[in-house]
Amino acid sequence: MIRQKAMLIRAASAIPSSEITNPALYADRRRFLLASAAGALAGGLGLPAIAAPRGEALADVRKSAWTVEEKLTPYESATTYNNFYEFGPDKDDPAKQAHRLKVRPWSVVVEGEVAKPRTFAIEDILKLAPLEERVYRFRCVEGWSMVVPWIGFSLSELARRVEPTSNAKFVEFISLADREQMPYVRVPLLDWPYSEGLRIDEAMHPLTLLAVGLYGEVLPKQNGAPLRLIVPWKYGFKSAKSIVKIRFVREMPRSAWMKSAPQEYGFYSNVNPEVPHPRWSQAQERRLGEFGKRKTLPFNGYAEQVAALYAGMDLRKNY
Ligand SMILES: Nc1nc2c(c(=O)[nH]1)N[C@H]1C(S)=C(S)[C@@H](COP(=O)(O)O)O[C@H]1N2
Ligand SMILES: [Mo]
Repeated sequence: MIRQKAMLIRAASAIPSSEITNPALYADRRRFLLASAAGALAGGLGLPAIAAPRGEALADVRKSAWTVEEKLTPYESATTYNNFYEFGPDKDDPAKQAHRLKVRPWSVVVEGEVAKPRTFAIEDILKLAPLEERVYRFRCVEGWSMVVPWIGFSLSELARRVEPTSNAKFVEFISLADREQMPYVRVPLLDWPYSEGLRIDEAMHPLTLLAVGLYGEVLPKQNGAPLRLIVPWKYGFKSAKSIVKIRFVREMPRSAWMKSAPQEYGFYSNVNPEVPHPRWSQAQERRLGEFGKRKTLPFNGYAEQVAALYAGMDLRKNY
């Protein structure tokens, strides 16, 4: 993804200025480059550099048993050091640009191999099942990680409302791609919209979370408001943000990253310290807000819960 980002920056500068609705974006980028070395260093390490305004609290959230007992990543790190390419390639772009995203009205189309296809208003999704707080480890393919108290419920809760048929072998998740709200959707880095996929048994696993909040609050826009996926045993890019469509399908869908760099990003993308990315090791990771590195665990520490899903599969081939 680091190479893609370099491409993105080149691609962005190749766009005629007449096509850019928001010149402030570029002024902004120049200002980032001029930011103090200390600020840049803090941002690069995921240390809290910006005091993020806090969001609206979510009520009636119960603690879940699906939780790890680990030190939480600071709220400021998790909400100011982000990947959300629709808003820009740099880690602080989403926190600076995602205020453009309109999260109401919002609806999610659920279709495909289901007996009861349905379009859910976000208000209905919020009432679909009791909200749970789950503290999960989260590991980005780039080598950083965090521990976040997400709020939401298992994706299976939504799935059973639409009654997937026996033809539903995979599930595809499609993010919003709106040029008016998301300045980088005009830059052809990825084949927009951002899309991801899971095998049906992965999608129905109770750990697979539809998240609507974090740290007791409504999901910030930079973290994928109003609705995103969290698949804690897979690299972070599987966890699509700002979802507008969920499709139950027969064939394995090709994700946006598979289309853009198939030799680097496969469909499964399970966290695996033994399979290096073609350009870097995956043996270690750095928690946002910390300096040292720690060992990356198979399936991001969730092997006990999910390894059986891959019994008999060659996880080097199925990367
Ligand atoms: N729509 C969309 N979803 C996305 C991304 C993105 O660029 N666009 N980035 C992915 C990557 S690479 C990661 S690591 C996580 C980051 O989530 P966070 O910013 O909440 O930590 O979101 C994932 N989901
Ligand atoms: Mo990532």
